[in-house]
Amino acid sequence: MSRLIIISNRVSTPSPSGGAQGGLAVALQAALREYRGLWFGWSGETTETFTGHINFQREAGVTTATVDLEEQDVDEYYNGYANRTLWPLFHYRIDIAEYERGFAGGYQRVNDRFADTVLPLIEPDDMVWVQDYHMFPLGEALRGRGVKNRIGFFLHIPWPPRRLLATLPEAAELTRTMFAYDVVGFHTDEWLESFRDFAVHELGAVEEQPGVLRLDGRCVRLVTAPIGIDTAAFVDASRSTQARLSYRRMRDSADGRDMIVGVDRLDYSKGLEERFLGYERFLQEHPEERKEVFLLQIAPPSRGSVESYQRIRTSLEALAGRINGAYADVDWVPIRYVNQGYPRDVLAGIYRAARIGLVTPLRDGMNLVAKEYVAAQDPEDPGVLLLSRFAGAAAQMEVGAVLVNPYSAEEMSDAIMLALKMPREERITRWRALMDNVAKEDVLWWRQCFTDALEAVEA
Ligand code: ADQ
Repeated sequence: MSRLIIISNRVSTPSPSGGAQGGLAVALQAALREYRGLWFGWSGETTETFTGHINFQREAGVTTATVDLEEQDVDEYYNGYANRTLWPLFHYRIDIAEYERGFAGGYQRVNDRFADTVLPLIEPDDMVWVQDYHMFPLGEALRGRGVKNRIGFFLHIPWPPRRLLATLPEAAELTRTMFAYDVVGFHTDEWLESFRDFAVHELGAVEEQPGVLRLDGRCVRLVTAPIGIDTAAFVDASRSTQARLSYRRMRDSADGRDMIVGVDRLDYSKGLEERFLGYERFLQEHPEERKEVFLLQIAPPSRGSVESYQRIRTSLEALAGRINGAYADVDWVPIRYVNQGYPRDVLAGIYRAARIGLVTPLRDGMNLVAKEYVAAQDPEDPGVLLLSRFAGAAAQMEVGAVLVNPYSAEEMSDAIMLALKMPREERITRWRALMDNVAKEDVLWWRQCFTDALEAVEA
């Protein structure tokens, strides 16, 4: 059996106790155990000059291999091109995307460094699986160094429409490098179609057979593989003692009111300002409901050294303060705004205590919070998922969720009202449809879809 080598910006080491970890890390670690492979990436540490020294670790049957980067690498590659150029552009925010040659140069340099460093670790029959937008050119860098192995790539964020991508000075080159891969995976058909559109109309790629594009003698198979959560583990977590305690704590503090919950990294793509405004609209339009509900927004800060993230943090604080100032009473606050992270089982209890899960990104590759919210519900008395139609998750969850347009405060207000008044039978019917999908298309299913496609490629 082939080995599997996973390459991503950051590497997640299994915890010896098997403690709380993200679903993606768990799925990739399971894949690595099955294929006896290794996981390679940046350690998260910086060093004065790049040495290429690899730090190997073996934990719970998984081998990880990490390298340190120079400070300039981190500035240009990670904070620069990845998070100030590609992330905003790929989330349709060309208004804040920064196009600087220095970033593009640093991004390529780090990808070349990764390629040089990982090259000696690759054996002839290995399969290589590259993850996400930090590493678009890595496949090409490996091919240029003579790697003939099967190489796949999965994109965790949206692929933007052709006209938006065209604003990136390196758009054509970047898209061309994707043809170094044998298989490229996306969460939804929409993201896949945007890629195809650019490749065909801007680069002249030809669709050789359904799902296979050819350009300059190289073929790439495009697959849609929506990621899921580790559903079984999440359901277990939601039944744990910690989850019960946190459920109780929330119910007690709700004091008979309905709780609406939002859980997101503090990121402008998650639509948090629009969410607060939609909720404010609801408070304006329904004075009788005011003291019957409250919104708990949990948003741990991320990417704090990037200015756009500092701005969103400041403006959300101001907005929460303004709305609370305008509507709060001595015994009720409309928004509880919390900036910290919580362990998975505590989060599961919070989700379960919420009558509404408010998941309203302006654009999101998938969105796992929507799936976690569903998995944590009480089957006999489930809450309602309000989901942005612009999240990748909407493609799988449109039947059971209430879909909303996060740009419309009025629509958001109507949807909140609808969810609060929804009869129990309808909530159960909707939840069952959602849970069927969340249980079936879990993270292991996602991983299998992708590795099957990669294995099917002729070596
Ligand atoms: P993210 O943008 O990080 O992921 P998402 O899919 O929602 O977004 O995952 C966030 C994860 O962080 C969830 O598992 C959630 O439980 C956890 N989390 C958030 N706030 C937390 C808190 N306060 N405490 C503890 N945990 C918290 C990117 C893409 C997504 C895509 C995923 C996977 O942007 O679109 O779904 O990768 O491909």
